[in-house]
Amino acid sequence: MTKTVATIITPLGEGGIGVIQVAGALALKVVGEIFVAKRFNSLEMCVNNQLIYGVVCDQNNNQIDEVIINVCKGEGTTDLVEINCHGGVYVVNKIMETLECFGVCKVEWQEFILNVRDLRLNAFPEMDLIRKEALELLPGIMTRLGSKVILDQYNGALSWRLFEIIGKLEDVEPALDVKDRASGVLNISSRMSVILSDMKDLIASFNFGKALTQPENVIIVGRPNVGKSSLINKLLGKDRVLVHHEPGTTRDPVSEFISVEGIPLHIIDTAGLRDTDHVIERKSIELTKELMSKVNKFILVFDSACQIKKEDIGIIKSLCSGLKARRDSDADDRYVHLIPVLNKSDLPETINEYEIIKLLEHGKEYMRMSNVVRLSTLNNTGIVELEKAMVAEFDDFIEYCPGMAVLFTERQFDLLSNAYKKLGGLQDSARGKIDTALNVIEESKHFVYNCMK
Ligand SMILES: Nc1nc2c(ncn2[C@@H]2O[C@H](COP(=O)(O)OP(=O)(O)OP(=O)(O)O)[C@@H](O)[C@H]2O)c(=O)[nH]1
Ligand SMILES: [Mg+2]
Repeated sequence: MTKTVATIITPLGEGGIGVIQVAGALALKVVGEIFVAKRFNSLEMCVNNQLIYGVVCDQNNNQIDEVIINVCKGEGTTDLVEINCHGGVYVVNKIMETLECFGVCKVEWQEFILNVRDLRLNAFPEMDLIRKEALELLPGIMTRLGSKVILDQYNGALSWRLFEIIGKLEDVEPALDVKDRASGVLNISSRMSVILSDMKDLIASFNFGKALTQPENVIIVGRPNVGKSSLINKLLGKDRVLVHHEPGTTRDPVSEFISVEGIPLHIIDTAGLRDTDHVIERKSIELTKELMSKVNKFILVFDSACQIKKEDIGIIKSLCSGLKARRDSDADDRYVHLIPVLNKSDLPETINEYEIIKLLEHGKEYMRMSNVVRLSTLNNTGIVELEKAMVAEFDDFIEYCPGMAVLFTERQFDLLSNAYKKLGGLQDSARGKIDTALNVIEESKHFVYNCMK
């Protein structure tokens, strides 16, 4: 990297603190030009990760803001300086403008991260693995909510929570009282319940973290002409897919990216399922069935203005038997989420909702079913309700509070689940031998610690 680049890594105007990072050969020199600290002479002289309080001034020497500077010297000629200032739009932009006056090139944070990723990884061999994982994932994150959450983990939210858990585990032994020691057994349950509940909350956050980093597929299925393509067009907010009153209009599955309340999803429109002699349509239906065997979220569409037809019944039956086969065949214990949709609710309703629910009950062991959503793609009603149903499992997280710890990789999830299982076992046997109990606590601590190593 030859040029010196800077980016604003916090959302503009959204938080109390704004963070600007500057990287490159001239990073220390340029920030040194605009930064004034009372007991400090040169940024070049400071040590890595030293926090330095001072003010930044513009090119005319007018003070812009009080700041805290964090310097990370890279190998060779590339350094990284972090300027933590107040979060207002004016202050952050003014500091950035001043940096530009001194020859720094402003870039978007995605580009910045790509530019400096290797530099950062080399510059911080001691940087914990969670931060490295966040840094690797950040450029590929598809929604604003996702960026905020992963940026918070990069800034240490998850590592702090894990350190807190380790701290609580380390407190168990010193807190043992004389009675515990004299009896040789340890009544562990009361001490453990708090730690276990902390871990359980974190483990529960993984679904959310995973949804943000690996967008799930949502498939829209149903017999021909029920309005599947009209629905995907509504969800996308544009006429992406051809809609026609002729059944069998859609052939190739069409996949598009959408963000529903900040959760990224790939939504797939499919060919209407029915028996047909038409070769191309048969091929499309095979493709749809293949997709159905892999996807975990279904929007199953019916035409509310028609009585249930044999094709509808056929789809429900093949869906339920497909889910059973998935569960029986391999270690596929992922749960499936199904949202039944009655479209064309602008017309008088003829379909019997209870008949549908009764048929779907055959698959209830293998899926979580939302309440039936009535909508009309023609009148644009019920779409919001459908969107809410699509991301209902993340209700506790969508109102994301900044700084919340979230697990976001399988590796973190596996390690913490292992730690939880070990400690949970201890909880079950309530009064364990002190030595055994302390060994188990030590092992669990290692699992938690390894999340960061
Ligand atoms: N009255 C009414 N008609 C609708 C509604 N949604 C779709 N339609 C009509 O239903 C017909 C079929 O719509 P599509 O979206 O092409 O249906 P599809 O399920 O994709 O059909 P295939 O691709 O053939 O499987 C079209 O004539 C649409 O205009 C609705 O909410 N109300
Ligand atoms: Mg269609």
